[in-house]
Amino acid sequence: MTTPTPQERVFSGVQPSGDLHLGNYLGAIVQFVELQRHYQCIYCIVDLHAITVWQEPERLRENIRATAAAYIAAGIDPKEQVIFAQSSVTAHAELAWMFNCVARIGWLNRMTQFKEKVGKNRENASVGLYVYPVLMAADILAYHATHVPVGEDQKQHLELARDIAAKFNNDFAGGEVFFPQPEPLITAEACRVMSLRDGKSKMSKSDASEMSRILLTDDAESIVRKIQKAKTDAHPLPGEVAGLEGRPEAENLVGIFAALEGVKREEVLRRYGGGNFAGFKKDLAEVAVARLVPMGEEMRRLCGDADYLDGVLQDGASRAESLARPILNRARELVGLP
Ligand code: AQP
Repeated sequence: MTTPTPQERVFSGVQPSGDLHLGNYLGAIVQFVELQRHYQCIYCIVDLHAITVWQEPERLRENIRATAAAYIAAGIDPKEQVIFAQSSVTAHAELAWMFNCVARIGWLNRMTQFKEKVGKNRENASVGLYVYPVLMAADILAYHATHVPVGEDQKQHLELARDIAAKFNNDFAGGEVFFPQPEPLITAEACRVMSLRDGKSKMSKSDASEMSRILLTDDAESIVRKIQKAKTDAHPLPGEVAGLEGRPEAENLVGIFAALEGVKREEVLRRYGGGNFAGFKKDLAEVAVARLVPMGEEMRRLCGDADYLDGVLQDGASRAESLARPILNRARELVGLP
């Protein structure tokens, strides 16, 4: 990674829409921790995104704190970086409204994630879910963020943010680059974690089966049980990565092992190729317990100290506000709002 200039700023977020799991950790939070060594980082708890789908209000409040606890327990420094809840900085919602008037319906109609999420139930989906990518553009552009760590599933939304920035600059800033074009940050280690019950669907907070995901707060016994019961196939592990083709469950477990140990999948298969799943799963469970249990304990300790977490969130919100306010004010001026 090259040394960034001081203007380079990372924005990313996690929805407080349920208990965080291994996918959120390996696919996002691990990168957040790494990026703080190279960039100024703004890590948001995107509660306005979470409510695009109904959330039980008391659980939502708890999940906001638990997400902050996960960030800190994973190693994000709340003093150096900005950790806050999206709804506490109104610039997100205000800018999103302006962007709703900039984005075109045709652009949103192309968003595949919306189509996948609502399926045949489109008429009953919230309007918020439909305009979710516009709010995401506001999240990023409210801070003039230059870099956004994204997984495959968010690439299209980042493209939309770039289109909105360009159209806003063109329509209101006389072509001046007021909103910079945010760049995707694809980190080599980013890993897509699949359900432990079905290697073809991603590990998700909303999967009906609790055995499909390892939670960041699971104790050692639950982690071991979930890994032991994880779906596999009848063949021994292959010696090479090409042999994982068409074996989604094996591929997933090998990927998780590699990501947790910070090694390549080739290395995992060099050790376990030709062997059965029982021995591999035993070692995987050990690696997972060693990595996750101390973090889960720290999360639980932090969640027991609501005052501390609320203090972190308030401090983060006031720092986020002071970064976003001048940008929002200038955007209002450019649009002609008083
Ligand atoms: N299974 C996954 N593998 C890798 N990365 C994942 N992420 C989520 N699931 C996986 C990444 O975690 C970050 C935060 O995700 P999110 O909470 O904003 O929303 P999501 O992607 O919709 O996550 P879930 O857990 O699947 O939630 P529900 O069930 O509520 O939809 C993102 O960077 C995401 O890529």
